Amino acid sequence: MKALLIVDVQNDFCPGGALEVPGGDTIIPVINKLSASFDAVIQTQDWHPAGHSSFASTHEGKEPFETVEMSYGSQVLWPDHCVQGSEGANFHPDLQTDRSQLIIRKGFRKEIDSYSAFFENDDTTSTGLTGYLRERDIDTLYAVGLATDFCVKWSVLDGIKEEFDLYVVEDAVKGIDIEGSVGQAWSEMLDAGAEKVSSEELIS
Ligand code: VGL
Ligand code: ZN
Repeated sequence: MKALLIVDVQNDFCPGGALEVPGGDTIIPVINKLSASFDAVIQTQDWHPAGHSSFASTHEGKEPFETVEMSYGSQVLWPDHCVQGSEGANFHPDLQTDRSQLIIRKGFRKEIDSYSAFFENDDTTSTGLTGYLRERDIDTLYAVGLATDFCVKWSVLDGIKEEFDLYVVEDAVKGIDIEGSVGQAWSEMLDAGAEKVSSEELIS
């Protein structure tokens, strides 16, 4: 069975948000159309406590988009975003969420960031998604959402590692694009075995 995986379509990643993805909201009508056509719909929600270790403001003298070394490796620092319970952490009001059956919240541990829907950034701590998908006989995922170069990319790469078939819907993802990171993300996803599809191919 196949499922739609909607990654982080939250106010803070849309125009006007704390960590806006340029044109992030333009993919929402496409995602709404897709989710109406899937029997299984799963969402992720970036969900950080105040003072999260991925926030530049938590590290003295650091600015957003600089990197620091964490116990699990290099970590990009971000503006404060998607703080638990804040308006910025809410799903964009235009996103149709009624048909979503599971919402995975991630990044809720102060010391570890979590881009992927499957594993936190230490590459070890599981979100439980693999078990859920297996129990439901879901073997194929169609990834959409924000941001192509971070949470979408890591979800796709980890999904492939977990032996799911991964498709990325090219007109239903958008990226932050730090120094070519969107192009890089596409190469990594395709090299790992993901397939690029358009929403038109899926809905027709
Ligand atoms: C994301 C940076 C920090 C994402 C989340 O959803 O791609 N990016 N937190
Ligand atoms: Zn985050």
